[in-house]
Amino acid sequence: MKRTWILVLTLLLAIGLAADPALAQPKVLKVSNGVNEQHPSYLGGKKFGEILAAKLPGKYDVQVYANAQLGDDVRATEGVRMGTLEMVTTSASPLTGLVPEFNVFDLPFIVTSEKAADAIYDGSIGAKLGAALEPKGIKLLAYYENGFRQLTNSVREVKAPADMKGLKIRTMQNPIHLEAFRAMGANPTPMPFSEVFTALQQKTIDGQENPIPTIWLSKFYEVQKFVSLTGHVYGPHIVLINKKLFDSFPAEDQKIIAAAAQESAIYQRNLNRKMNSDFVAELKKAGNTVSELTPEQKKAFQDAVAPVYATWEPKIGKALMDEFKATVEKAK
Ligand code: TK8
Repeated sequence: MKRTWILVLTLLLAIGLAADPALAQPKVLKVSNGVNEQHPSYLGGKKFGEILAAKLPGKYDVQVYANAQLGDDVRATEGVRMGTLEMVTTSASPLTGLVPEFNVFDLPFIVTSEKAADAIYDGSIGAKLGAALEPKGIKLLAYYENGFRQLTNSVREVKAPADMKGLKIRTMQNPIHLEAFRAMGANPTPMPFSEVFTALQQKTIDGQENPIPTIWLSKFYEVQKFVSLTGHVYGPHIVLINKKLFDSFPAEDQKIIAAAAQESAIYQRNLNRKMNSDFVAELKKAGNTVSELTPEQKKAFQDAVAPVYATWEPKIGKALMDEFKATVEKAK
């Protein structure tokens, strides 16, 4: 009899403990990144985790992974959609298959300044694109920036589309990038980011294009000689979470998580912008030839890619493209 009572009491105690939220295990949120541990996007994820830990102690454990350890952009984004991975920070490319409007970010030369990018991200376009992902099972938490993409190669200085002739350039896995680089005269090859360094080193490709922080932090300068400040695309790094998981959190937590992500985005963009200017000098010191383009030289690249706009307008939608351009224009 006494034994039975002890058993009952122990059971009740165990149930009570399990139900006590203060003693529950924190919910692990793994965040996949293709870039390495020095990159602002990885550091932005860390910041997000710190803010969350301070606001909701013991409830969420944000674990940020680098170097595509959890998969490249395409695979990790698929994981977040399916619910096999909690979070990813990705370029826009893998999202274009789900919501074609995301192609708008990859139109060459559409974003002209960081201020314009902020106006897109934090304004109605950013919100609309985020909402369009929700029926696909993905919740967009924040826009980090990847930044202005610059061309690097190991063959020759590039200052005009004619200089690109025949260069084998790795692009992201997105048809717009392929078309744009073909239009500029190059020979583009799509490939996941994690394979780029080795491909450059083994010379299976001549060049690649990425923002300055990535070119420096991924040590591409060790296997590249020429950097052209083409700024042909301004890319976001988009922070995503599985929607079903997000919806399962208490409403109050959802608000705090969204605010923490946005706060980390402001930190991330500032850091990225600082690195963007600091690392040009480092690249020169490391022996790279960094070529700035005059407005006329830049115009030649813009003219070369003009046909891409015509092809993509029906797929992206004229209304969105017009709103995008107007937002950029107004932010100038
Ligand atoms: C990292 C990528 C990378 C992007 C690319 O996962 O693929 O070139 O610029 O930053 O998102």
